[in-house]
Amino acid sequence: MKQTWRWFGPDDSVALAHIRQASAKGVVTALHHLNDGRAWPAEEILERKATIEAAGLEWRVVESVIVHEDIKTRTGRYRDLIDNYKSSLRALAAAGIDTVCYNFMAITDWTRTDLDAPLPHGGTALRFDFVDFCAYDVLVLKRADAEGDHPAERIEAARARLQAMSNSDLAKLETNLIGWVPAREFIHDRESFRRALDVYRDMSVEGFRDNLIAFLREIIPVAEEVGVRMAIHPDDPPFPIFGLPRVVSSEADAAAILAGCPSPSNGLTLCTGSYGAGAHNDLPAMARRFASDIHFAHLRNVTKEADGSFHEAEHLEGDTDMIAVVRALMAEERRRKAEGRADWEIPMRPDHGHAIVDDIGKRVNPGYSCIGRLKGLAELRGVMRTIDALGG
Ligand code: DNO
Repeated sequence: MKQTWRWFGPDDSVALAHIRQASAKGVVTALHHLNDGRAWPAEEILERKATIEAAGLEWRVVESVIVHEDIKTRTGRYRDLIDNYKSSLRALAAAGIDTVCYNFMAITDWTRTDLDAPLPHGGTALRFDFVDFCAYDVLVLKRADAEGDHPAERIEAARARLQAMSNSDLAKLETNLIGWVPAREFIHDRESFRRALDVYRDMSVEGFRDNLIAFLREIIPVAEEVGVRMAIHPDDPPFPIFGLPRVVSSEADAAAILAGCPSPSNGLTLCTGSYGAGAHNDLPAMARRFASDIHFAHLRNVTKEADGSFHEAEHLEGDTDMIAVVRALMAEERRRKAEGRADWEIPMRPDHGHAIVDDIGKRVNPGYSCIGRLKGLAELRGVMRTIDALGG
C-alpha cells in the first residue's frame, strides 16, 4: 500500500520534513484556506504541489474538496458551487492529482466530545462520550426533539453530568462540538448552530441521499473524463447526531452510493475508524465486499463502549481486526496488479494518533500528532511487510 500522511499545509507544526522522517511517501492535503466552495485556481494547486515535491514527497490524495452546505441541501448557490467543484477537479487532474476524498455530512465533520481524554498509559486520545453529548444536545442546546433521540437513562445521566460540570468544562464541550471545526466551512456559536440545524428540519434521510446522488451524477462524469477517483468518507460517528440525516454510515449506505452512480470514479474512502465506531459495521467484510471501489484507506481503530460511546484505540488494538482489513486491501492490490493496472497501489494513511511522548502539550491539529501517528504508521508498516513476506 502507498504510505501517506495528512499534512495541513505550511501552517502545520508537523512539517513535510517530519513526514519524510516518518518514511511516508505520499502527502494527503488540501488547499485548506479555500474551503468555502470556490474553485481552486490551477496556480495555487501547482504551487502547493511544488512545495511538497521540493521536500521529496508526492501529493497523492486531496482531502478534502469540501462539499458546500448549499450543495448538500440543494438550495442557494448550489448550481454555481457544483460548477466550481467540477472546475477544481479539472484543475487537480491537470496537475496530476487523481484521488479526491470528500464527505457528505450535514453541517458537521468528525465530532468528538473530548479531544484529550486521558489514557491509562499517560497519553491522550479523542473520545465521543454519549452522556456528554446528550447533556449538550438536550440540556444546553435544547434542540427541538432532542429528548426523543436519547434513551431516558442517558438523559438522566446527562443531568447529573451537567450539574457536576464547571463552566469551563462546559465551554470546552461546546467548543469541541460546534465551535472548533476541523476544516469545516463555518465556525458556529449556539445561535448560528441552531439556525444551521433548522435548515435540515424537514430533510429526510431519503431526501438527503437523493441530494448526494444528484451531486454525484453531476460531478462523476467530469471525474471520469479527467481520470480522477472520488472517494467518499464515511460519517463520523456513523450514526445520527443532532437529529441530522446520515447517508454514509453503513455497508448498505456505501452500496447505495455506488449503485446510485456506477463508475470507476465513484468510490469509497475506507475509514476503519469512522465506520468502526458503529457496532453495525464489520470492517474486514466491508473491505472484501467493496475492495474494487476502495480508492483510499484511513486506518485507525476504536474501542466501543456499552452505551455507544467510543474512544480511539491504538492502531492495532480496538475493535476492528486491522490485520484482516489490511490483508483484504493488499489482496485487492494484487488483483489490480495482475490486471496490469498502473494504479494498483491503494493509498493508506495512519489516521489520527494518540498524543504521546513529545506530542503532549504541543499545538497540533487534534488527532494529528506527530509521534502518535508515527507509531501507528510504523505498526501498520510492520503488518504490511509481514503480509507481503508471507505472500498474502
Ligand atoms: C478526520 C478526517 C475527516 C475527513 C473528512 C473528509 O480526521 O478523517 O475530517 O478528512 O471528513 O472529507
